[in-house]
Amino acid sequence: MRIVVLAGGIGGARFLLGLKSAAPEADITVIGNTGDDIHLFGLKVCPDLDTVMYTLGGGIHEEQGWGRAGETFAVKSELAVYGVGPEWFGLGDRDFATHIVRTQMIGAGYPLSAITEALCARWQPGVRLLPMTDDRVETHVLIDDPDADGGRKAVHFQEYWVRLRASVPAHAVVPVGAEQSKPAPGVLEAIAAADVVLFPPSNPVVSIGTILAVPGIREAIADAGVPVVGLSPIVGDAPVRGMADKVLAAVGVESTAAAVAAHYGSGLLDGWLVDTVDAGSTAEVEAAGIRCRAVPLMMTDTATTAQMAAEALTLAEEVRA
Ligand code: FO1
Repeated sequence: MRIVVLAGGIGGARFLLGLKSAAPEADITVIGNTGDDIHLFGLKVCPDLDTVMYTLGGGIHEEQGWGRAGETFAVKSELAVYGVGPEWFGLGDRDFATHIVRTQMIGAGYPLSAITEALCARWQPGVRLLPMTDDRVETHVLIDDPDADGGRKAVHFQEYWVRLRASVPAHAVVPVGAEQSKPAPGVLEAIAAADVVLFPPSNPVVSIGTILAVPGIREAIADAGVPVVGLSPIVGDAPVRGMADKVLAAVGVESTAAAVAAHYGSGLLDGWLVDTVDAGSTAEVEAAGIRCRAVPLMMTDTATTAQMAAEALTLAEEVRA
């Protein structure tokens, strides 16, 4: 079975661990979000691609869900002593090696898709990891700034999330460069060849939404003619982790499992899994033309996540029938 998964960072990566366990024979292609990418110290950092690569490759810092296990921060400390910022983004020594290799290959003319393939040759994630595009896309968030004219300013998504901890309202979320971007090589082909497409419990705005903002990807999925099944990242009207509620508010979407399903729309989504605490919303989702089941969605360990993934594949077969 060929499965295509649109993935962001931590939630997507953890889901993929479960999916691999639930469908060990499946051929899994991951279309990774690159809107979180940030250029720091002259290096290109791809947080969501690296989180998938490290998590599936066995190098992730498990509690954090990002960065490397067994990290040290000698380079970060030295940069701080030189007064070279920003200090709020925690880049470890091992992680720096990934960004140095990536940036060196960009300088040699390789596209991000080829670089990601090269980095994955070491990590062997057991899936094909494709960036959503080889073009530069960086998500910015519009926040209040009394000093700025108009009273607002745009900050990089990482600054909004990591430095500000999403503690201020997001008035708009803009994937800068998305409109001019095109799907990376292999992305449209993978979607066209898929037997099922899955939206894991990644952030519906800054992760899956950003992937869908690359011209051609949403249309390819909608037209693929195969089941598209998603799992809600919102449980009990709150995100399981991260700041999905803040960015959903920015795009005018309520933080409920049903509202996120409606946000993706029945033109895209055929099936939607909500957590058992949201079982009351299945009728609302089905009324929107999307098949809906309530199952446990807390990814407490790989076995539990594998069960969730199996439920998603089961729903896909029900939809296909
Ligand atoms: N998240 C944090 O909350 N604090 C950090 O200092 C931090 C550093 C970091 C470095 C490399 C990397 O790949 C990810 C990092 N993240 C950090 C997580 C990152 O902000 C998120 O994984 C995604 O961008 C959102 O899913």
